[in-house]
Amino acid sequence: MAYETIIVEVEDHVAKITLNRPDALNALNSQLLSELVDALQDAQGNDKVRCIVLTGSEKAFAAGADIKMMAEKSFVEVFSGDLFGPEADAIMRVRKPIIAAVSGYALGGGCELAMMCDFIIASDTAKFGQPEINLGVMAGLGGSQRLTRFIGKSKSMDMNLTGRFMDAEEAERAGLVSRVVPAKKLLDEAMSAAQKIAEKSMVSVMAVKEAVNRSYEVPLAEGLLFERRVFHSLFATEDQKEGMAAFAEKREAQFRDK
Ligand code: CO8
Repeated sequence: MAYETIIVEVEDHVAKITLNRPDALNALNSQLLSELVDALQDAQGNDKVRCIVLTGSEKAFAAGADIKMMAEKSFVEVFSGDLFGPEADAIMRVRKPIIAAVSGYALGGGCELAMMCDFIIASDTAKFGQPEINLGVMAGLGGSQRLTRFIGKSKSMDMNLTGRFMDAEEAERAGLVSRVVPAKKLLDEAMSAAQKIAEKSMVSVMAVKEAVNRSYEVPLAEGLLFERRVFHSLFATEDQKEGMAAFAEKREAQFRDK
């Protein structure tokens, strides 16, 4: 598929997907989301890809869902067509890790898209927000749900009710992002984190992703049991034997995803 709203580059086992609607600050419309889902599914099916980095421009990761596209839609259109629902579900089904590298605005659907990724590395210029309240609506892709679990009720209410933006420093303090780096170093940092992940056994990488995500879905006792059973099951892999033997032999492990 030839893409018009994203750019995909594969380098050293990492697929870098760049949102590319500069005239609209990467606002998410149906075309962009459908191209993004296609590229993610492609990366999922490509054996050469072991980790994915999703990024935008220096000015904007994404300034939200495309307001101009949504403005005239009716309730029946968005409800019956399940606006953005299938795309969000498809993004959440990707089993390879996705790192969001966020610079500039990550607002509304942009903040929500970043939160759908597995972790967020932010540049010191990043600004996060759920300003949908200013448009007479509210968050619709996780801003009232994921954000609340990530940063707690008080800050989430503050963001969703006032529509204020959170800078990178506050976002790191609140636990929304994993690291903050100078804008110029953002992509290097995200790519090197992705390459580090790419060196691991894909079996344990995908198991970690599943287990951490499970912690948001089930009670603690269920989650702990799930984690322990997955840990046990990894002893069926050759990579577990290799990883532990390499440690004892004081050498680098050579994982084969088996
Ligand atoms: N949609 C469409 N176009 C946009 C958007 C957007 N979200 N954001 C920016 N643009 C466009 C502007 O209209 C402008 O285009 P033009 O030059 O043709 O007028 C261009 O991008 C540049 O923007 P600005 O001139 O406004 O740039 P500034 O630097 O002055 O301001 C801001 C940057 C502060 C980011 C400002 O553009 C802004 O406030 N944007 C809107 C932010 C927003 O409200 N986001 C939430 C959108 S709603 C949403 O995301 C809902 C998601 C849930 C969907 C759920 C479905 C189930």
